[in-house]
Amino acid sequence: MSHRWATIFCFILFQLITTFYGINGQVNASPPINGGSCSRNYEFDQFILAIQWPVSFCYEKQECNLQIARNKKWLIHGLWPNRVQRSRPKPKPKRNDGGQTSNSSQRSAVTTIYNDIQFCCGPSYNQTSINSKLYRELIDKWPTLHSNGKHHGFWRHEWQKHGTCARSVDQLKTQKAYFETILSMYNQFDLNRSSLQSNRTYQLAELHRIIRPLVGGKRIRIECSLAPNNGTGTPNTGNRSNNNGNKISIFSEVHICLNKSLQPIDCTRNDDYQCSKQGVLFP
Ligand SMILES: *[C@@H]1O[C@H](CO)[C@@H](O)[C@H](O)[C@H]1NC(C)=O
Ligand SMILES: *[C@@H]1O[C@H](CO)[C@@H](O)[C@H](O)[C@H]1NC(C)=O
Ligand SMILES: *[C@@H]1O[C@H](CO)[C@@H](O)[C@H](O)[C@H]1NC(C)=O
Ligand SMILES: *[C@@H]1O[C@H](CO)[C@@H](O)[C@H](O)[C@H]1NC(C)=O
Ligand SMILES: *[C@@H]1O[C@H](CO)[C@@H](O)[C@H](O)[C@H]1NC(C)=O
Ligand SMILES: *[C@@H]1O[C@H](CO)[C@@H](O)[C@H](O)[C@H]1NC(C)=O
Ligand SMILES: CC(=O)N[C@H]1CO[C@H](CO)[C@@H](O)[C@@H]1O
Repeated sequence: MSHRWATIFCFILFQLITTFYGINGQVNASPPINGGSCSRNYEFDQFILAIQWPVSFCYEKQECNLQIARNKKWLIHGLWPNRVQRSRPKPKPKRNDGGQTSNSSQRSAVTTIYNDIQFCCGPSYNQTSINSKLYRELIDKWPTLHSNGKHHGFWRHEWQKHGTCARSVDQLKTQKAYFETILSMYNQFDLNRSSLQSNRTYQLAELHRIIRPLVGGKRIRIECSLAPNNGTGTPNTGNRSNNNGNKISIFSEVHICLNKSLQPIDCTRNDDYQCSKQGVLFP
């Protein structure tokens, strides 16, 4: 074999090996799912456990399963691996102000969360591995909220988008372990025990204060959504001052940040999403 052909042969062999085993060998990647466009980047720093309030989903989407929303019970959205990048803010230009030096370079680092570790190579969703006991608990705590949605379709999406990337963590190694571990975390934090009152407007700081003790005293991330505020079928706050145009900011998700041992950690400060400073409605 000529040198050139040997090089091409080795290159093809290398491609085959990395296709089936993943380049870093950490995760045993099965043949690619998602039409072969899966990612081999399995590196991440932390998880977000997203718990959603179904009533808010219904206000925002105006297309939802009202029967589920009426139960007024927190539900699982997903567990997502994330990358975190820390960077120092640029120091402000120093002014000559009588010997005082700028202190800005000593400020704590800015943290950015990247939610882009998705669709990793790995086993496709296996509906058969959801036994009837697991199915009952998933229906109760992790149902799809779309009115014509398929529960298995939602779980397949969450597994293939996020679960395939999380498999380097022992408790999340297989699809069954992934779903069971997330259910047990949901039970552990049990946001249903919070003293939040439906149909009340809260300041953001109040929401943090109420929920923090339920997650080991760690800082959470709060997501709000913007719902139409224009008459029947939409939230009536009795207080139109937190309007944003004709949209109203409503409390929709709690994000709990977890390290790779699945222990709660502080989420980044000031990372709450779309929440009005004038207060948010908890519908
Ligand atoms: C500089 O920052 C440190 C830490 O945040 C703080 O303790 C100190 O008082 C600051 N110094 C000045 C001159 O602002
Ligand atoms: C799906 O799960 C079932 C039950 O655990 C198992 O018997 C079967 O081999 C799995 N199928 C695939 C393709 O892995
Ligand atoms: C409220 O606004 C939404 C979105 O702008 C619109 O789809 C809906 O029809 C409106 N409802 C009423 C009662 O006006
Ligand atoms: C929500 O509260 C407002 C005033 O605070 C009240 O007008 C409205 O009837 C309440 N809605 C429900 C469903 O309790
Ligand atoms: C996660 O946090 C727990 C509690 O703070 C700590 O004991 C553990 O070492 C941390 N694990 C990782 C991988 O950082
Ligand atoms: C309406 O919201 C504003 C701003 O948060 C607050 O100051 C005011 O007390 C609220 N009014 C009622 C009636 O809740
Ligand atoms: C629907 C549901 O499970 N609600 C529960 C939420 O938590 C409170 C307090 O523990 C229970 O009383 C509710 O039944």
